Amino acid sequence: MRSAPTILHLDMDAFFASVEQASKPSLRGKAVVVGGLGPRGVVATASYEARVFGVHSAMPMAQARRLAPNAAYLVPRFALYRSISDQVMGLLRSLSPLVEPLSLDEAFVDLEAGGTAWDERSARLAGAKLRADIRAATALTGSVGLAASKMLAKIASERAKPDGLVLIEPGTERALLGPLSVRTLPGVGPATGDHLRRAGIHTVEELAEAGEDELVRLLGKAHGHGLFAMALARDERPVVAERETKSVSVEDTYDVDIHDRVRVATEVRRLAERCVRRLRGAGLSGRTIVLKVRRYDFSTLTRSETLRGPTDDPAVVREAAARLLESVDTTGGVRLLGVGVSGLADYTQEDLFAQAAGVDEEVSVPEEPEVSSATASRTPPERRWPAGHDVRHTAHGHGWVQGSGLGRVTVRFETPGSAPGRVRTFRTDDPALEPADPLPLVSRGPGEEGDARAGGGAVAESR
Ligand code: DCP
Ligand code: MG
Repeated sequence: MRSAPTILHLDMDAFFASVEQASKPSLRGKAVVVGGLGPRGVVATASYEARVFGVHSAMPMAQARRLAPNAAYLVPRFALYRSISDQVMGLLRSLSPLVEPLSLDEAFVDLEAGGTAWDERSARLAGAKLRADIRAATALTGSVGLAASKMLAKIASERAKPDGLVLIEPGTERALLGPLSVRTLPGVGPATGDHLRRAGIHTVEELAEAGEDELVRLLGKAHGHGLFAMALARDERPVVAERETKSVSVEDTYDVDIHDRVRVATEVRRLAERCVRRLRGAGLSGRTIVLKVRRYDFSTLTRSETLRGPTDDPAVVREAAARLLESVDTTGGVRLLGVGVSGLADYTQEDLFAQAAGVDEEVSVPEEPEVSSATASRTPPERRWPAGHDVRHTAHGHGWVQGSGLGRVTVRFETPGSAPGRVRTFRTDDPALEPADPLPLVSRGPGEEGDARAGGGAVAESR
């Protein structure tokens, strides 16, 4: 393991909610909840002001409304979040070629590989500058963790939240990890956590004390071995820019997110079998089993397990995939699952890709999420005005939908660069009102903002 804290982990603060606050001046400093507003909707995230009331990610929306009845409730705008994410990831790539995004708002960066930092002082400076640059470019705050390994860097950014920077000095890792819950470690999801708790293991220190043999007995060879190393703060995982390896893989995207854990397990089993059929069809075997899970928020996880020798046995692949699934938290729902086998014999790989190309509908990954409530390109028979979405009024300029119902839509006219704006109500079929694209959160020059102004023509008006 390296000796300097030059692995950086960035995680944006209350990401979706912060974007909404940056875009809507009247919501800054207020409780904001972003998520599905339908009867079965869940919270995607809540602003720190809303978290005070106990609202958090993955909570049913109805419960959030009971806890924080006065919060602003908005539907997610994924395209906007993705564009902000691209800006942030661009800043990270200016620090190092080794950037490993984990989700829209989270990534590891190897500062040493980029020549940006080589010791504690330079790492701290790079982290502080990054936070300032993110704020200047996006008006948002992100928290930074710095450490000598990925695991510790991520724990550090968690401790830095919100709007902070924490550096873990090399040599202090074990003392810091010891009292923490086993759930802090990567790969310990609810299932493994329960399993360990039943064995009387709650903290990382207890995990280390249990010893490697005991952990292998409890969790299987790969998982037990890996977890024991983590408990000793030994984490050699490199930051990898390219996660793609040459493999045979199959995946499925689900129209409706799967929440049921049993159903997830069934799907993984099915995919493992399909993957092996393809593997065998190509006359191949492989050593590494890979499980891919894309969650409701489009964060994508891959987990892998490397066997002692190559296999094309469906039972072996099925069981490995099931073990890998154990270490993944699927609360909140799953939109894509995949199972792959890599570590293939080189001499047949080319044949394999020729074959895989014939069935690419199964391996294609949709890049753009479908947001049912945000399809501005299709005009539904009756115009819908999703809460939080941007609109433009011929007389009043740019605003956003605060609410709608009973043939009325309420719009607050303000822009990222304006003062908090006023609310006006229109008929939902008012021809002067049009859906609009979001404005940049940071204005890049005159003329790009500030067209929210007062004027007449509204059906009703309130403050
Ligand atoms: N997200 C989601 N559903 C969840 C968790 C997250 O839709 N159960 C989305 C919304 C979040 C974004 O992913 O804004 C990033 O997730 P984080 O876990 O990083 O949470 P936040 O950035 O919102 O808050 P923080 O990181 O400050 O705790
Ligand atoms: Mg975050």
